[in-house]
Amino acid sequence: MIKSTNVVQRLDPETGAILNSSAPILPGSLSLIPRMASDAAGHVYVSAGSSTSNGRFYCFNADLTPIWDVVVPSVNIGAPCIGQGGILVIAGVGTNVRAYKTSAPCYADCNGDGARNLSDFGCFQTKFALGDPYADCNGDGVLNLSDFGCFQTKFALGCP
Ligand SMILES: [Ca+2]
Ligand SMILES: [Ca+2]
Repeated sequence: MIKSTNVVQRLDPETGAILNSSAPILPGSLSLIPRMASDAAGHVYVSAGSSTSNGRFYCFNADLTPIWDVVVPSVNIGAPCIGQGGILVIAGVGTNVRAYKTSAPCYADCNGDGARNLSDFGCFQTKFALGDPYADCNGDGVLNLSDFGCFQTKFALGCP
């Protein structure tokens, strides 16, 4: 979150290069006090705004394109947090507590961009090469050719 421009940015974890940027949220000189969470499907949740009349809760795709947003007065009181089963909880003032059900992750969407395409095979190969636990597609604790077959099967089955 960039305070001077009120935008959310996604950075490359290795280079720090800006990969995506949101449109400005809550434009103006409000005390944003932004807080964020992300779910297993790669959605980004941002709460910002500190007065009883201003405060908003945003949901973005992993590439920071907006999905929805909702007014939550004094949302700076509590940060969004994701609990068991993907339940996201956000709190404003008093009894203003809300819970949302986040999307289930789609295993075949390896890079979490919401699309299922050739990039996800590249993503899987990279994770496999790095020994990432994600690449243990069949969950047998070993990374081998069977996991590639498993990934192909899950890819072919698609996402819910
Ligand atoms: Ca993808
Ligand atoms: Ca395996």
